[in-house]
Amino acid sequence: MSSILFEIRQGVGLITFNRPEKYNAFNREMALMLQELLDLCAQEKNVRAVCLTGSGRAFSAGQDLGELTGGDAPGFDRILSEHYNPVVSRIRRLEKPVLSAVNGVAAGAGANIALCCDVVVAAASAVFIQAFSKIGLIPDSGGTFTLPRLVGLQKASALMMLGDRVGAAEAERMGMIYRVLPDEGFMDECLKIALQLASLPTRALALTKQALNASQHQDFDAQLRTEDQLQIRAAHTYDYAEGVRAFLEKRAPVFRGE
Ligand code: LHQ
Repeated sequence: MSSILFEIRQGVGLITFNRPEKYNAFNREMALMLQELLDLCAQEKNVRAVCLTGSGRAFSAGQDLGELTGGDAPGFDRILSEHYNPVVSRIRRLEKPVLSAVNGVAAGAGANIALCCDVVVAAASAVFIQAFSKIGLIPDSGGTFTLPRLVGLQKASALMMLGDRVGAAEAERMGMIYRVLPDEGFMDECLKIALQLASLPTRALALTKQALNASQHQDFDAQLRTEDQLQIRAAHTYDYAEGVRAFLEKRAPVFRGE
């Protein structure tokens, strides 16, 4: 059985972590496969949005702790530089929207991979746990960058130090995620959001993502210059012309992602 399932559904690259008996914890094979699938989604023209989710009761419990010991266990430097850092970098750089559909517990690197996506929704019963301090580690997978920007420094510090469980409703209240959805019919609702993302002007979304990435490290004036440059690129797309044409003709736009 493959540790990740993949299919393309109406423009959505659906990536399902599939080690349910291990709460979809990441081993090396799974981390490398996720990178390959993200690359495939980047290249494949038929994919205009990506959705990450998990099989069974968990989204992902982060690193497979069983793979940290033993003779052939990869060292920490390799785990970060070859597994998690390339995954979260790919998600942030991917020129397509990435939805994380957090179906259950998201712990450790599993939480931080979920939180670095462009849109994060969670089932009502899902929980987020910065589990690292419980085993004497520091948060990784970009968590120390992402979480304080989502919830503020104080909440991030406390969550990371105490390792508390945060339920989906509270995660929504504190701005950690976009929206909590009912458990029943969760994946159907997520796929509706993913399909909506896949039908939007993909280039404009990619440029929006680029602008938001830049906003994390530059000042206001530099950000205005970035917006100028990216807006000019958006204005040269087919979808911009289609969006304006459709508005003037009083019809729904049909975006091509070009
Ligand atoms: C697992 C795991 C797991 C293996 C549940 N591994 N089996 C790490 C290291 C090096 C370098 C860089 O970065 C990282 C990044 C990280 O992600 S560090 C953080 C790693 N993750 C954790 O510490 C979380 C460990 N798991 C838990 O604390 C609990 O399992 C949670 C809170 C996620 C869920 O609790 P429960 O709902 O009570 O479920 P459970 O504990 O019974 O787990 C269900 C099964 O999944 C169980 O297997 P079993 O055969 O006993 O039924 C667990 O052993 C397995 N599992 N997480 N990370």
